[in-house]
Amino acid sequence: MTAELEGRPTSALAALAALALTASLVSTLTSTPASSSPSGQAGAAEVVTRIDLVRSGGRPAAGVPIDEVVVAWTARGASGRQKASVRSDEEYELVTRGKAFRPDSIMVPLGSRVRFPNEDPILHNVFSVSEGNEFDLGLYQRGEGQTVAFESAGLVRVFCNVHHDMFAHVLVIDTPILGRVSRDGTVVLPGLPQGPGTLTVWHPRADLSTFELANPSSIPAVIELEVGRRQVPPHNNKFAKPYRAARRYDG
Ligand SMILES: [Cu+2]
Repeated sequence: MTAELEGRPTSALAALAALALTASLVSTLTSTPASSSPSGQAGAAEVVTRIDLVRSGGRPAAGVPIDEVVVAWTARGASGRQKASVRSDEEYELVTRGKAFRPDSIMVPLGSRVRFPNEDPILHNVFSVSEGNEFDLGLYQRGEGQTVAFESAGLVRVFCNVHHDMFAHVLVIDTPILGRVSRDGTVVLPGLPQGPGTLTVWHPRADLSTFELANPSSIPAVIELEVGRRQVPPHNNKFAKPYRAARRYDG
């Protein structure tokens, strides 16, 4: 229907980190009626917006890949936010290799399954306590691992209970209207139906940012995102306790 879903199996958004993302609405909209919209919906609009990556303080974030930004629009009906507008039974992979998740960030449609193979000769665990997508695969050795179905939209933080520094993101998207930013910083969202919705903007080095808007015409022409260096966010183990450096097999 619209922009191709990114984050195919084993494809990646590259390095990530978790500094706060601040999104400032800088100016007004670039919205044009698009009667030839791929959606074919009456009144559907095509919106172009530009993302500027900045560091804390507002200086440009030179060297941070702008084309890792993803932008999505989720229409919201009278009964609330739409759910399951895009469901997928496709299987994706996040491999544990070299005591790291590879890739360290993927985006998947709502309902997708992600497999977590272990390619290391040591034991790993994979778990998340992100609300709506909690899971714990236990401790397991080299092999195909298990799959997890992601049933709630949002950003899922994935960790290993054995190795504190293992960290990945799964961004679960519940809309077909999304796109990845081009190298010039712009992204086109086609086929946006009139009415309220949620604009989601994300970069692997920033937190998830969402805007509740009354109409696609409210999408700003320029959005500033504050990004930081890749770093493992402060977190406890799956028992909500601090990691113990000397203990390795507590999965
Ligand atoms: Cu591990």
